[in-house]
Amino acid sequence: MQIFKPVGEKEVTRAIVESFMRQFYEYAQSDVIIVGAGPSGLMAGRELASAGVKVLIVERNNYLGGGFWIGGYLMNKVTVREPANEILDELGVPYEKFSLGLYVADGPHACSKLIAAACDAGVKFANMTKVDDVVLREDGRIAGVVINWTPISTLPREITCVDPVAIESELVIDATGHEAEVISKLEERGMIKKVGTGAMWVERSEDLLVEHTGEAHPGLIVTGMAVVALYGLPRMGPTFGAMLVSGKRAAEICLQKLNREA
Ligand code: 48F
Repeated sequence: MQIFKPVGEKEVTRAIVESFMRQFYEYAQSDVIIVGAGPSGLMAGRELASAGVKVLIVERNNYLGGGFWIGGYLMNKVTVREPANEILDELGVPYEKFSLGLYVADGPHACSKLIAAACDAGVKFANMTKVDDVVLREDGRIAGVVINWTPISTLPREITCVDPVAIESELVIDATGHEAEVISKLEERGMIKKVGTGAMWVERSEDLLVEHTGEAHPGLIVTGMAVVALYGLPRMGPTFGAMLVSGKRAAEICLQKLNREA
């Protein structure tokens, strides 16, 4: 019995190499590079790509989704506060009302729907790829990021003396969560000051996070928990509405800066 077409190993290899190279070549110049594929980065990417923007998300892990898979305390449930349930509706994520204004959904379902929505909108991904640094121009503006394969940074220096490569974009979004890694690269150069994440206070944190989402440095938009780390806002724990709304807000700001309509 022969079910599958007779295609050999070298064809499989060529298909992967050719397709990867074509995409990498094309996205070496993107409109927007998003660093981090957690809920805020995925949401921003989905919104931007839906508006026709060329978006590359760089993610250091093999898997996409950041902290959106497992919610709080490894219990696989994620919560959102009203009105973020409307975004779950938009993504087709089922959820239950727990109490007035508070909704609960399955992490894997919510996360996989968000990843699929980003892919459907046209977002491309470079996963297992770590942003090591930023590209800066004379005026201090960010013009791209420096990347390397994630395993390179985990191996001993003597066997991994591998130079990174750089990719360019009109705008970069820092969506790296608590670590605010892109911001940290500017802080190392004395260009910005990261205050650090404040203590938990859910009723204040989500509004403040969305309010502070925006351009933190010329060419750099900050979203999600990176906003909290940058401005010293209170954290919010396993509730994700602000990540989704902040991602949308970051996309709106990028569209204005790129002079494009949503
Ligand atoms: O941490 P993460 O999910 O960030 P977020 O979108 O959402 C935060 C929530 O998950 C949760 C919370 C909400 O209540 O507190 O923590 O702000 O996703 C950040 C992603 O960025 C990747 C990291 O692996 C994760 O998937 N990342 C971090 N640093 C780098 C990076 C880097 N240098 N290069 C590439 N990816």
